[in-house]
This record gives sequence, C-alpha cells and structure tokens, in this order.
Amino acid sequence: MPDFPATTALIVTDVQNDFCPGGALAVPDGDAIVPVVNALARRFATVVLIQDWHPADHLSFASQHPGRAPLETVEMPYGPQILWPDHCVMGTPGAALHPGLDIPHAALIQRKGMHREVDSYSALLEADRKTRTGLDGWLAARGIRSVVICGLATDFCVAWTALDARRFGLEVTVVEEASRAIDTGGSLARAWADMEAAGVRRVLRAEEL
Ligand code: VGL
Ligand code: ZN
Repeated sequence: MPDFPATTALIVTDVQNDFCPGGALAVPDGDAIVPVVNALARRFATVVLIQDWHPADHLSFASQHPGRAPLETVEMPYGPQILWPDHCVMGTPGAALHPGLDIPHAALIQRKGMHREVDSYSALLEADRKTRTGLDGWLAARGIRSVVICGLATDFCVAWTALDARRFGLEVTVVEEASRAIDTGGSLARAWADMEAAGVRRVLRAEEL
C-alpha cells in the first residue's frame, strides 16, 4: 500500500537490459537494484518509468563518428557530448525494460533520446536544454510536487533528471541503494556535487525516506 502522499511520485530511470550486465552499456551491478526498485515502487500511488529510446543512428553513438571511440567526448551544437556504444535502440531487446521489473501500477512510460541530433539523459529536458519531453506538464497536471528518483545511471539519467526536476520547482530525493552509476571521468562525484548544490536530498536506503 502507498505510504507516500499522493503529491509525491516515484521516477524509475532506464532500468533496461542494455544498462544491465550483459547489455551494450552495462552499468556495474545495474540489475542488483531491480528487487529494491520493485519494493520501493509499491509505496507510491504514482510511478513513472523512464526508457532511453534511440534511433539506430543516434549521434550519441560513437559508431556515428568515424575514428571516435566510446567514452570520448565530441562537441555538439548544444555542448560536449560523451560518446557511447550503440545502446537502447528503439524496439530492440536491449531497449526493453528489465524483465524483473514488477511495477504493474506504473502510470506512464516516458521515452527519451528519440531525436537523432540531441541526446537526453534527463527525462524532462533534452540536452539542448530547451526541448521538453512533456513530463513536467504531466506531473503538474496530476498535482505532483515532490519526486523520488532512482534507477540507472546515477551520474547521468538519474542526476540530470533530478537537476531538471529541481529547475521545474519540484522537491527531489535520490535513493542511492536503488541506483547504480557508470562513473566515467569523475562523473559520479560531479553529479553528487551538482545535485547537492541544487538542493537534491540524498538518502542511502529506502527506509530513510
Ligand atoms: C544514459 C548514457 C547514455 C542514462 C543514457 O540514461 O543514464 N547514460 N544514455
Ligand atoms: Zn542513451
């Protein structure tokens, strides 16, 4: 039974096969969060699942930049872009939600990263920092004022979504034990510093919520 107020939603980011061990962009131990996320989700009346969902020729893929390798950075019109292995290509098994996710009451699956030219770690604003996915409006229409965020990866999708949720005026908490990081080039430490500076509450365990 939900024990959070109806004005608080859970956002579960990118718990997809490609971000789990064996996947194209595996986050270390990524699948370990699945039972934790399932248990957490039962405590919320409103749950949103986020799904990274790219066209096969997405410009965040190193394969689209001859001579470049994954984890190198290129300059895009909107700023620096880390290049990734091809991952979460729309409609492929790697892009599917992890089969162990058991959240039948999730109200919305918000996909992101569908525009070839622009990446989107955030579930709210694409990397051009202008294009809205519409999730801010969906949350507002339902009277959501506070969000709890977890999933993959802490230093990208989770952090960028948390920072944008703060920009949209929401109260934000990130649950560490229900998240895992990629951690490339100091990204995890930077993400936590940015989140703390933006007023994101950080809890280690779901019990602390
Ligand atoms: C993500 C890298 C590439 C994420 C998405 O959602 O954390 N990370 N695409
Ligand atoms: Zn992606």
